[in-house]
Amino acid sequence: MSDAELHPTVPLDYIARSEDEMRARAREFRELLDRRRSVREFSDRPVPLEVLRDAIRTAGTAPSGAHMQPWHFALVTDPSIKKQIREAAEAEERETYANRMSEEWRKALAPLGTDANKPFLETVPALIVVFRVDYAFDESGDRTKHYYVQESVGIATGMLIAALHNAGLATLTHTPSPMHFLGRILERPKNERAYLLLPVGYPAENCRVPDLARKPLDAICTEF
Ligand code: IYR
Repeated sequence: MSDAELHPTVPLDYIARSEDEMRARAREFRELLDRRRSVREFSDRPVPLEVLRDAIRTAGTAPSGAHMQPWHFALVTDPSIKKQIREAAEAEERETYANRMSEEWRKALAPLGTDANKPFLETVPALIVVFRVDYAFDESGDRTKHYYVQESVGIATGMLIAALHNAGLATLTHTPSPMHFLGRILERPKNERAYLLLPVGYPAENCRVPDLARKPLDAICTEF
Protein backbone atom coordinates (compact mmCIF):
# COMPACT_ATOMS: atom_id res chain seq x y z
CA MET A 1 0.00 0.00 0.00
CA SER A 2 1.24 3.49 -0.84
CA ASP A 3 1.77 6.13 1.84
CA ALA A 4 -1.30 8.04 0.57
CA GLU A 5 -3.44 4.90 0.96
CA LEU A 6 -2.05 4.19 4.43
CA HIS A 7 -2.39 7.76 5.60
CA PRO A 8 -5.22 9.42 3.65
CA THR A 9 -5.60 13.20 3.68
CA VAL A 10 -8.58 15.52 3.12
CA PRO A 11 -8.69 19.21 2.18
CA LEU A 12 -8.54 21.56 5.19
CA ASP A 13 -12.00 22.94 5.99
CA TYR A 14 -10.68 26.49 6.37
CA ILE A 15 -12.82 29.62 6.64
CA ALA A 16 -10.94 32.68 5.35
CA ARG A 17 -11.93 35.95 7.06
CA SER A 18 -11.20 39.60 6.36
CA GLU A 19 -9.02 41.47 8.85
CA ASP A 20 -12.04 43.49 9.99
CA GLU A 21 -13.96 40.31 10.62
CA MET A 22 -10.99 38.82 12.49
CA ARG A 23 -10.71 41.91 14.70
CA ALA A 24 -14.40 41.85 15.52
CA ARG A 25 -14.46 38.11 16.22
CA ALA A 26 -11.32 38.23 18.37
CA ARG A 27 -12.76 41.06 20.47
CA GLU A 28 -16.19 39.46 20.82
CA PHE A 29 -14.70 36.12 21.86
CA ARG A 30 -12.44 37.81 24.41
CA GLU A 31 -15.36 39.78 25.85
CA LEU A 32 -17.45 36.63 26.06
CA LEU A 33 -14.77 34.59 27.83
CA ASP A 34 -13.83 37.50 30.08
CA ARG A 35 -17.30 37.15 31.62
CA ARG A 36 -16.62 33.55 32.69
CA ARG A 37 -16.17 33.19 36.42
CA SER A 38 -15.73 30.18 38.64
CA VAL A 39 -19.10 29.73 40.34
CA ARG A 40 -19.67 28.07 43.72
CA GLU A 41 -23.38 28.77 44.19
CA PHE A 42 -25.55 26.88 41.74
CA SER A 43 -29.27 26.62 41.01
CA ASP A 44 -30.75 23.11 41.05
CA ARG A 45 -32.58 23.85 37.77
CA PRO A 46 -31.99 21.00 35.29
CA VAL A 47 -29.96 21.72 32.16
CA PRO A 48 -30.58 20.25 28.69
CA LEU A 49 -28.47 17.12 28.40
CA GLU A 50 -27.91 17.76 24.69
CA VAL A 51 -26.08 21.01 25.54
CA LEU A 52 -23.74 19.11 27.87
CA ARG A 53 -23.18 16.39 25.29
CA ASP A 54 -22.39 18.99 22.64
CA ALA A 55 -19.88 20.73 24.93
CA ILE A 56 -18.20 17.36 25.51
CA ARG A 57 -18.10 16.82 21.73
CA THR A 58 -16.40 20.23 21.49
CA ALA A 59 -13.81 19.16 24.09
CA GLY A 60 -13.23 16.08 21.96
CA THR A 61 -12.08 18.29 19.06
CA ALA A 62 -8.97 19.30 21.04
CA PRO A 63 -5.55 18.56 19.56
CA SER A 64 -3.77 15.64 21.22
CA GLY A 65 -0.39 13.92 21.14
CA ALA A 66 -0.28 11.60 18.08
CA HIS A 67 -4.06 12.10 17.88
CA MET A 68 -4.58 9.56 20.67
CA GLN A 69 -7.46 11.60 22.16
CA PRO A 70 -6.43 10.54 25.67
CA TRP A 71 -9.52 11.74 27.53
CA HIS A 72 -12.77 10.39 28.88
CA PHE A 73 -15.68 12.38 30.29
CA ALA A 74 -18.13 11.04 32.87
CA LEU A 75 -21.40 12.98 32.69
CA VAL A 76 -23.17 12.54 36.02
CA THR A 77 -26.76 13.64 36.64
CA ASP A 78 -27.89 10.74 38.88
CA PRO A 79 -28.59 12.25 42.37
CA SER A 80 -27.34 9.18 44.25
CA ILE A 81 -23.99 9.28 42.41
CA LYS A 82 -23.69 13.03 43.00
CA LYS A 83 -24.29 12.36 46.71
CA GLN A 84 -21.57 9.70 46.81
CA ILE A 85 -19.17 12.08 45.06
CA ARG A 86 -20.00 14.92 47.46
CA GLU A 87 -19.45 12.73 50.51
CA ALA A 88 -16.11 11.37 49.24
CA ALA A 89 -14.91 14.81 48.08
CA GLU A 90 -15.77 16.41 51.42
CA ALA A 91 -13.92 13.65 53.29
CA GLU A 92 -10.77 14.38 51.24
CA GLU A 93 -11.24 18.14 51.56
CA ARG A 94 -11.64 17.94 55.34
CA GLU A 95 -8.26 16.21 55.48
CA THR A 96 -6.76 18.72 53.01
CA TYR A 97 -8.00 21.81 54.86
CA ALA A 98 -7.04 20.37 58.26
CA ASN A 99 -3.68 18.76 57.51
CA ARG A 100 -2.46 19.01 53.91
CA MET A 101 -2.51 22.75 53.24
CA SER A 102 0.44 24.99 54.03
CA GLU A 103 -0.11 28.35 55.70
CA GLU A 104 0.89 30.00 52.38
CA TRP A 105 -1.75 27.98 50.49
CA ARG A 106 -4.43 28.83 53.07
CA LYS A 107 -3.58 32.54 52.66
CA ALA A 108 -3.76 32.34 48.84
CA LEU A 109 -7.23 30.76 49.10
CA ALA A 110 -8.65 33.20 51.66
CA PRO A 111 -10.14 35.63 49.06
CA LEU A 112 -12.10 32.72 47.54
CA GLY A 113 -13.79 31.93 50.86
CA THR A 114 -13.63 28.16 50.24
CA ASP A 115 -13.78 25.45 52.88
CA ALA A 116 -14.24 21.67 53.02
CA ASN A 117 -18.03 21.85 52.54
CA LYS A 118 -19.07 21.22 48.95
CA PRO A 119 -22.89 21.32 48.91
CA PHE A 120 -22.83 22.41 45.26
CA LEU A 121 -21.70 18.90 44.29
CA GLU A 122 -25.26 17.80 45.06
CA THR A 123 -27.11 20.99 44.10
CA VAL A 124 -25.79 21.19 40.55
CA PRO A 125 -27.78 19.37 37.88
CA ALA A 126 -24.60 17.88 36.37
CA LEU A 127 -21.05 16.97 37.19
CA ILE A 128 -18.58 16.33 34.39
CA VAL A 129 -15.59 14.35 35.57
CA VAL A 130 -12.64 14.58 33.19
CA PHE A 131 -10.36 11.54 33.13
CA ARG A 132 -6.91 11.35 31.60
CA VAL A 133 -6.41 8.08 29.73
CA ASP A 134 -2.76 7.19 30.26
CA TYR A 135 -2.67 4.33 27.75
CA ALA A 136 -5.12 2.27 25.69
CA PHE A 137 -5.41 -1.39 24.73
CA ASP A 138 -5.31 -2.51 21.07
CA GLU A 139 -7.37 -5.40 19.61
CA SER A 140 -4.83 -7.97 20.84
CA GLY A 141 -4.92 -6.56 24.38
CA ASP A 142 -1.46 -4.93 24.15
CA ARG A 143 -0.92 -1.45 25.51
CA THR A 144 -0.97 1.50 23.11
CA LYS A 145 1.14 4.39 24.35
CA HIS A 146 -0.36 7.85 24.74
CA TYR A 147 1.73 11.00 24.40
CA TYR A 148 1.48 14.41 26.08
CA VAL A 149 -1.54 13.26 28.05
CA GLN A 150 -1.37 16.08 30.58
CA GLU A 151 -1.17 18.75 27.88
CA SER A 152 -3.85 17.15 25.69
CA VAL A 153 -6.36 16.75 28.52
CA GLY A 154 -5.63 20.27 29.78
CA ILE A 155 -6.40 21.71 26.35
CA ALA A 156 -9.59 19.62 26.02
CA THR A 157 -10.72 20.75 29.47
CA GLY A 158 -10.17 24.41 28.58
CA MET A 159 -12.25 23.93 25.46
CA LEU A 160 -14.96 22.20 27.52
CA ILE A 161 -15.13 25.10 29.98
CA ALA A 162 -15.26 27.63 27.10
CA ALA A 163 -17.98 25.62 25.32
CA LEU A 164 -20.14 25.41 28.45
CA HIS A 165 -19.72 29.13 29.12
CA ASN A 166 -20.53 29.92 25.49
CA ALA A 167 -23.74 27.89 25.86
CA GLY A 168 -24.75 29.96 28.90
CA LEU A 169 -23.81 27.56 31.69
CA ALA A 170 -21.64 28.16 34.73
CA THR A 171 -18.82 25.89 35.87
CA LEU A 172 -16.33 25.46 38.66
CA THR A 173 -12.93 23.92 38.06
CA HIS A 174 -12.84 21.74 41.14
CA THR A 175 -9.86 19.65 42.14
CA PRO A 176 -10.55 17.71 45.33
CA SER A 177 -7.26 16.06 46.06
CA PRO A 178 -6.48 13.19 45.86
CA MET A 179 -9.16 12.29 43.32
CA HIS A 180 -8.91 8.46 43.26
CA PHE A 181 -12.42 8.22 44.70
CA LEU A 182 -13.85 9.42 41.36
CA GLY A 183 -12.47 6.46 39.40
CA ARG A 184 -13.76 4.12 42.12
CA ILE A 185 -17.28 5.57 42.34
CA LEU A 186 -17.61 5.86 38.55
CA GLU A 187 -16.04 2.40 38.00
CA ARG A 188 -13.51 3.64 35.45
CA PRO A 189 -10.81 1.25 34.20
CA LYS A 190 -7.31 1.38 35.65
CA ASN A 191 -5.76 3.09 32.61
CA GLU A 192 -7.81 6.20 33.49
CA ARG A 193 -7.11 8.75 36.22
CA ALA A 194 -9.43 11.56 37.35
CA TYR A 195 -8.08 14.89 36.14
CA LEU A 196 -10.74 17.43 37.11
CA LEU A 197 -14.26 17.60 38.51
CA LEU A 198 -16.48 20.18 36.81
CA PRO A 199 -19.82 21.06 38.41
CA VAL A 200 -22.05 22.50 35.65
CA GLY A 201 -25.35 24.35 35.89
CA TYR A 202 -27.03 27.72 36.14
CA PRO A 203 -25.67 30.09 38.76
CA ALA A 204 -27.89 30.54 41.83
CA GLU A 205 -30.03 33.65 41.80
CA ASN A 206 -28.06 36.59 43.19
CA CYS A 207 -24.86 34.54 42.90
CA ARG A 208 -21.82 36.58 43.94
CA VAL A 209 -18.19 35.91 43.06
CA PRO A 210 -14.91 37.27 44.44
CA ASP A 211 -13.90 40.69 43.10
CA LEU A 212 -10.90 39.54 41.07
CA ALA A 213 -8.98 41.30 38.30
CA ARG A 214 -7.34 39.69 35.26
CA LYS A 215 -3.68 40.43 34.65
CA PRO A 216 -3.31 42.94 31.79
CA LEU A 217 -1.74 41.90 28.49
CA ASP A 218 1.67 43.42 29.27
CA ALA A 219 1.88 41.29 32.40
CA ILE A 220 1.12 38.00 30.63
CA CYS A 221 2.72 38.58 27.24
CA THR A 222 6.14 39.70 26.04
CA GLU A 223 6.41 40.67 22.40
CA PHE A 224 9.65 40.20 20.45
N1 IYR B 1 -9.48 21.79 46.50
C1 IYR B 1 -9.85 22.66 47.60
C2 IYR B 1 -8.91 23.80 47.79
C3 IYR B 1 -8.76 24.76 46.67
C4 IYR B 1 -7.53 24.88 46.08
C5 IYR B 1 -7.31 25.80 45.10
I1 IYR B 1 -5.46 26.00 44.35
C6 IYR B 1 -8.36 26.64 44.66
O1 IYR B 1 -8.15 27.59 43.66
C7 IYR B 1 -9.61 26.53 45.26
C8 IYR B 1 -9.80 25.58 46.27
C9 IYR B 1 -11.30 23.17 47.41
O2 IYR B 1 -11.88 22.96 46.35
O3 IYR B 1 -11.84 23.77 48.33
